[in-house]
Amino acid sequence: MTTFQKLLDIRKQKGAGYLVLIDPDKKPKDDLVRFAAACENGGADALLVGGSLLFSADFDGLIRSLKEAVRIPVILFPGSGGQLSRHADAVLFMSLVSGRNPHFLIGEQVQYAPVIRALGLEPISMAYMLVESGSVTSAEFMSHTKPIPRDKPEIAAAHALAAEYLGMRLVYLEAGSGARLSVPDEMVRVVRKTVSVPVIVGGGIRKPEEASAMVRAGASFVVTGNVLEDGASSGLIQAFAGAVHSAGKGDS
Ligand code: 1GP
Repeated sequence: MTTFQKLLDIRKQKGAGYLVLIDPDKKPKDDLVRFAAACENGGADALLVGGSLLFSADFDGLIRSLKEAVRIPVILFPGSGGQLSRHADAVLFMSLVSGRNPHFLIGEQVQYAPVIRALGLEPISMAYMLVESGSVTSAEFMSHTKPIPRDKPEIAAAHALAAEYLGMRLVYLEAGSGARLSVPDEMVRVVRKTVSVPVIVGGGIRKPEEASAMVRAGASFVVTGNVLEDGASSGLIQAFAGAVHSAGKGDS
């Protein structure tokens, strides 16, 4: 079964999935591997690995160790083509559709598509959309693109629909890692009503209640990163997974 099919199954069975973003630079490898196992035990459905920048020298070794440590999918979420590894289950093959920087719309993809094929990685096409979140995020700065204004859900919906018509299989609404404000519920709701592909929401989510609100608004997957990185307890991982899954089942 492909990793994309696994994601669809998670959505079907649980109503929504909880994804944890691992930043390869945040901790030493052994700590990240222990953290990944704790995420799996706490109920996370998959791991995303990547960041706007990469300082660590042994990305490939990290992905191999993560794959040995967990059974849930390990999916690359690369800030650039330098973050690829044959050991991962899949790569989010994204186009930054909210921006008008040709390099992140199609340039990077042309450069790295052959590498992805040579590595035997499963590409999952995804529309990546930056949403204004109260301050300049790394993703905005590094990509030289403007995020979508947070009070313009119809602009987000038009981008998501164009991406769906272009054949992209996922839409990611991104406030940015460590964002001050997460994506507004209303924007998630309008995008959800407009497209039929799964919607992923992430950036600045710090409480399980915010994660469940995203699911109630229509997110199929919720991503957290920073909130778990600063010595998070396994209780918090469980609380996020529980909040996402119970909102996915329609419990309040
Ligand atoms: C970033 O959406 C993710 O791509 C996670 O963001 O680190 O703010 O949770 P946080």
